[in-house]
Amino acid sequence: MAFELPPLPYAKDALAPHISENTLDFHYGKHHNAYVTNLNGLLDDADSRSLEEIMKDTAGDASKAGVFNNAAQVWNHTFYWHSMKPNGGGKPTGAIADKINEDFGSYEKFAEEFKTAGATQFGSGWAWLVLDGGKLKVTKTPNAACPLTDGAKPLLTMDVWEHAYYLDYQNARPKYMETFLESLVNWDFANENLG
Ligand code: MN3
Repeated sequence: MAFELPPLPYAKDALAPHISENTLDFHYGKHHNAYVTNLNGLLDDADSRSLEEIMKDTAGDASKAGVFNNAAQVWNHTFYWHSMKPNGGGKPTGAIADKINEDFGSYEKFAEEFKTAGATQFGSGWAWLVLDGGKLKVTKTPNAACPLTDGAKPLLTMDVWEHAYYLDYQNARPKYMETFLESLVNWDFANENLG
């Protein structure tokens, strides 16, 4: 069963000026799409596993690195698009707001930890807000790695690979991360994932 590129949850120009249509043309239309095409090329037509099952089956297996990397990049990017919304950003609301205060002390402390995770992920990778053992945690992963395969529940993610921000921010990763939190982050999605 072939995977398909999931639709974006908003129009390609809907995150502008923070993330331009040009960035989404490349990042969604080319990069994300290529992971789907590559994954389908590596799987048997008869393979009926879900993306999550494939990720769990292949994580940490060097002989299956190609399948894992493409499957996890498909999953991570879909999760990333939903982690943002037009007119998003700002302080969290609802259950996630209370849980952030409980587990980090304050929103400001969470934001600091999240930006530090993104800034210290050398090269390509992701900063995450996850639920792990009943507690919220900030983590970072390199390349395609996803906290899902370590038993944590992802709530939000931010892609920190250069292709996520280079066309709009050039090398200014800190400015992109600041904008992600101030103008893009989708707390409704985090609340849904918190369940
Ligand atoms: Mn990316």
